[in-house]
Amino acid sequence: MIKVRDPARLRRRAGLACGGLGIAAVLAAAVPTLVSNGTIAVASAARTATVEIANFKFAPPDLTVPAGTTVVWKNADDSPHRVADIGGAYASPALDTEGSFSHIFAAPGVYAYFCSLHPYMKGKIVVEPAGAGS
Ligand SMILES: [Cu+2]
Repeated sequence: MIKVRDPARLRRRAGLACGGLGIAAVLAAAVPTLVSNGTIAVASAARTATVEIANFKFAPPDLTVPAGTTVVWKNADDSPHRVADIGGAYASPALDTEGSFSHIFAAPGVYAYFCSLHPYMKGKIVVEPAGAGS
């Protein structure tokens, strides 16, 4: 004779179905991890720092950056300026109003610069080893 009055079997089948849904939930949880990885990639992008040229001054006059930083000078004056390394490592063309010039500081050191059109305008970039400080 076949027994057909065991409702526990039906409950066990329902339990298996719940297990299947659990796996689906784990797969869905993997999606935010991919988003997190994208955020990490953005954070590792190259650094830039800006020096504004205004009122015949560099602001800030002294700037400290980690090695590998691209420093961008932007001219906010109505007069042209030319950014030049004291040692001749780089020199910008004459920057008109809103003009900009950039240089990558790859190696640690102290780099003095000036405006070759107005030699009294002076500034300094202090480059620290990458990974130092913050
Ligand atoms: Cu100048």
